[in-house]
Order: sequence, then structure tokens, then C-alpha cells
Amino acid sequence: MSKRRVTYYYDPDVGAFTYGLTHPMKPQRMRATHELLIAYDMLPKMHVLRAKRASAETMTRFHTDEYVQFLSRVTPENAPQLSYSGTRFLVGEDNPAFDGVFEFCSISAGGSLAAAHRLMNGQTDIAINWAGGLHHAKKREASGFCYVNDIVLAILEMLRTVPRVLYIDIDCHHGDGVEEAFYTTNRVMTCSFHKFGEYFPGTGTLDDRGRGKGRGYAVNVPLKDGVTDEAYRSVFEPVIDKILDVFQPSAIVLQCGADSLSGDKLGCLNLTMQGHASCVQYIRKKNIPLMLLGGGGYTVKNVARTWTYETACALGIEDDIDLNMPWNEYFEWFGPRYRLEVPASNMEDMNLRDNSLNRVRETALRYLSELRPAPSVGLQDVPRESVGEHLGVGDAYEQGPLDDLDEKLARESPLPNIHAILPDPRAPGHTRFVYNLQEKAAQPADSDSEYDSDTSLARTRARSGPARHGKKRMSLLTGECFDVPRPPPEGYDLGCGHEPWPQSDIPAQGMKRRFFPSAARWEYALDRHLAERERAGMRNGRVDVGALMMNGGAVERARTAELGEEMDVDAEDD
Ligand code: V1D
Ligand code: CA
Repeated sequence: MSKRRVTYYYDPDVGAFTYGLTHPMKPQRMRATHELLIAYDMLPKMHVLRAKRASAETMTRFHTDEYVQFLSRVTPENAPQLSYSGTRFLVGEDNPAFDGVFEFCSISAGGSLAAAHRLMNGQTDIAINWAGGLHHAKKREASGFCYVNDIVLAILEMLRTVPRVLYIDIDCHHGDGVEEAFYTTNRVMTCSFHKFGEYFPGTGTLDDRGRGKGRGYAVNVPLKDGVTDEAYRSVFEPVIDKILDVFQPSAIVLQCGADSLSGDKLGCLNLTMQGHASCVQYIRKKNIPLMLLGGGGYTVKNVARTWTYETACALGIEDDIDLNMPWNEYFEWFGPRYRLEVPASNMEDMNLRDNSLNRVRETALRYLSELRPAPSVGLQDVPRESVGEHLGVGDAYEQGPLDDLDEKLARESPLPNIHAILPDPRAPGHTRFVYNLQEKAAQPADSDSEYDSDTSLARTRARSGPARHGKKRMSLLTGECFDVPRPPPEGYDLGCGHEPWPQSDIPAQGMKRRFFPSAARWEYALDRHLAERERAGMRNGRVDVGALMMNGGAVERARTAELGEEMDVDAEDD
């Protein structure tokens, strides 16, 4: 089996967060997975990195300012007041305002953003963030245990470099938040396999296929209870093959929600660990830059087993793994068999009973055949470097190797000094797209009259005449341009100063941007753009592309907070 360069993102703080003792989501599963990876001696075989935490400003590339501000301030105590008695932002029991919720989100999103960045630099072939995959989070509210949509943020980051990204979701639930974010674009194809029918979130029918330019670029494979490995594979592989054929993605994001495993506390499918991992193996073989993310998964010991095995698959060493577990910190959880396996149960596969699996497969394949060939985007210029990268002093997304051993491993990287500018010429498919903004700005809006949130935004701005402050930014989703004010060319620092920008500091047309505003001032900076963004957001109800445009290259700031070490142990019986 050919080797791949694998980067694994892990933040040692992540396992200490708790949604509450009775809540099924247990962040501790990332820690249990990490302990198994240590026990199986996998860390020395990959780059092990701790990502910088995503700043509030970065989160507003997708989420509204109001929602991110809420998340950054909410505590269990003030939640009723800040959420208008639970009617906004966090609705119902699913999404509690737990202690440290913002920090938890910033770890999850920071990992996926760093993974995107590293993949797009060509520094790795596969990037893993088991703390990511939070696919239900919406632009302005939490949903299904997900608060910040790390996947949307990561894909938006990838679209700065490559023309098309494929998102695949094998979580038992429909990947509604990611689908919704990219529903009107043809630059992201989303494909979710999920249980459908009296099941959260209730979306994801075969006929939910995207809209406007995105028509046909959302693929849904609704399933009934009890899917086995064989049945799952019989639909997964042909659908994925067809997608790769018609869409030809430059990169793939695979959400590996582990609630599709047999015996999951919230799931109702019947996949074994190997059946679940065969999706990872299948995608890995395609040799396309790949991000592996976590997601759901509520029988914690099986989540840890499966993500450990899938890490081995990423490394291509799964056949060398001893299925009898080595001793590890969580060893007693895995009794009485102490095996790295999740067996199937004897439940009936309801998909076979009424031939529905065949119908679903045939319909999904037929819809894909109706698609025109892969869309392309022109060569354009997009500002993508961070302050650190701009100055050549560091990577905005990575805090550093996890420990000394990892540091040594990182130093031995085949590409030790590349900081986000050039692709690895050895890596297949790592084309750097250089966006030419001013040329693109001169082009008229296209004549597609179908609903498309991003084009409607771009057109409105194009009609409103030349920019007062000169700078054009291009929508990463549609390729169209609109105006944004730029930060001043000098007079502010790398994040240590705290003065808001005076209005008069907005630079004249043609001045070169050197630095970006610090996160310490993000509220001020964003306030100035807020009115324009909110207008666009209300009109569209879909991705707020303006946020993305305005935050290109923003400073990432680590947020740190001390957390207790107490663990939320989830006792389970075999
Ligand atoms: F069982 C519970 C106990 C406490 C709190 C919540 C739950 C629970 C179980 N299932 N909540 C659910 C689902 N919510 C509902 C609500 C009832 N309706 C008003 C909505 O059925 C949410 C299931 C979320 C699944 C999340 C996920 O696995 O897809 C995931 N992926 O990435 C991260 C999470
Ligand atoms: Ca899914």
C-alpha cells in the first residue's frame, strides 16, 4: 500500500470539555482516540500538530457577527438572558451553553482550518481532525450538538486555492449545515449518506439537489435502519465513483461521523468498524488531497476504536494493526474482549426489505449523469497569507508540534520551510489558483437568472458603481467581484495594539496592504462592514460570502483558558 504524508491535529485540552453528564456528546472521545493512537505507536508515523484556535473573527467568515459574539460571551449562568430565554442561537436541549463552549468551538474549527491550510500548501496528503466534523451548525444558530461549522470554514479556506471541493458525510445524520451553506454553488459538491425518516434533522431527501448554479451539486442518499457493510458499500462506491467522474474535485473532505456504527446510542445503522473504515480506504485510494474529520458517535469506546483504525487506514498500516488492544489509559473501557473491532448486530436491513436501496442508488446515479462536466474557475488572485506568513515568521494556523518528539518529526518534514505560498510540486492536484481581481471586476455579471445568493450579492454591488476605497474582492464561490474597504497600510501592529481604526485611516486606492487588523479589534472592524453584510445576508439567507471576502488573511489569535482536569466518564457495557 502506497504511503501518504499524514498530519494529525490534536489539542490536549479538547477532552476536558463536557456538554453535561446526561448529554450524549462526549468530547472525551477525542482523548480516548488519542490514547489509543499512542498505544498503537502511530504518533511517530505522522505529523502531530496542535492547531491555533480559531478566532471569533475567523468564525465570522461563515457565521454572523451577532451569533459569534453571543458564543464568545455565553455562560451557563447568562444563557437565558443572552439567548432571549432560549429562543435564539441555542434552542432546545441539544445545544447547552456549557462551560467553555467558545473555546471548544475554537479548538474544533482551528483544527479543521489548519488542516485545510496544510493540505492546500501541499505539506500533507491527508489531514485529520477528529475534533471537527460538526456538520449541523448554521450561520446564525447551533444545531444538533454543533455550534461552529468547522467544515464550512475549512472548505471556504480550501476554495481560496482550488476550484472544486467534494464533501462526503458518512455520519448517520444528514449533513444539513454544510449542504445548506453550499446549496447554491457548483464549486462544492456535498454528498451525505444518512438515516432518513423520523430522524434528526429531517432533511436530505433524494430530491434535495441544490439550487441555482448549485443545482445537482447536492447529493443525498437517504437510508433506512440496519444498513450492513455490504449494502452500504454497494451504494457508497458507485455514487462516489460517479461523483469523481463528473465533478473531478481538487480536494475531498470526509466527515467520519461514527454514529453510523452498529450499536451506536443514537444511530440505527449496522456498520462494523471495518465497514465504516472502508469508506476511508476507498477515498484514500483515489489519491486526492484528503481531510478526515470526526462528527457524531455516541458509544464512546466504538468511536475511539474506529477513529484509531481509520487513522491507521490513512497511514496505510491497517493490515499491521494488532486487533488485540495494547494496554492504554482507557483499557478497561474495552473489556471484556479488549479488541479493536465493532461487530455487526443481527438487526434486519430495512433497505433490502422493500428494494429501497436499489432505487436510491439508481436515482442518485441518474441525477449525477444529468450534470454537465466539472465547472472551472479562471486564474484569479486571492489574498491568502496571514500576517505571520506575510512577514515570513510563521504559520497562522499552527501553534506547533505537540511535544518534543513531534517537534523532531516536524523538523524532519520533507517540506520544512514552506509557509503557505507555493504548492508542493510533487503533490498531485495541488494547483495554486492565482486570482486576478481587477480584470475580473471589469467583466459584466453573467446572465444566469436563477436564484444564487452569491451572484445576487455580487451583482447588487457591481451595479452600485466603483468602490470608494478601490479594492475588489472576488467571491470564492461564484468568481464575481465586489468592493470592500481595506485596512490602513500602516500604523497598526500584529495584534498587540488596541486602537480601533479611525475612519480616515482607510487607505487610498492603489496602496498596498501590508498588515491585517488584529482580532483584538474585530468588533470595530466588522462593525464598519456590518450594514452591508447584513443586507446581503437577509436577502440571501445562504452563505454570507461578504464575510469570507472581508476576512481574507485575518490574524488568527489563540484564545486560552484554564480548564479543570475532571473527566466526564461514560460508563458502557459490552
Ligand atoms: F438524547 C439526548 C439527550 C440529551 C440531549 C439531546 C439528546 C438527543 C438525542 N438525539 N438529541 C437528539 C437529536 N435532537 C432531536 C431534537 C428533538 N427535536 C426537537 C430536535 O431529535 C439531535 C441529534 C444530533 C446528532 C448530531 C450528529 O451526530 O449528527 C453530529 N455530527 O457531528 C456532531 C454531531
Ligand atoms: Ca451523513
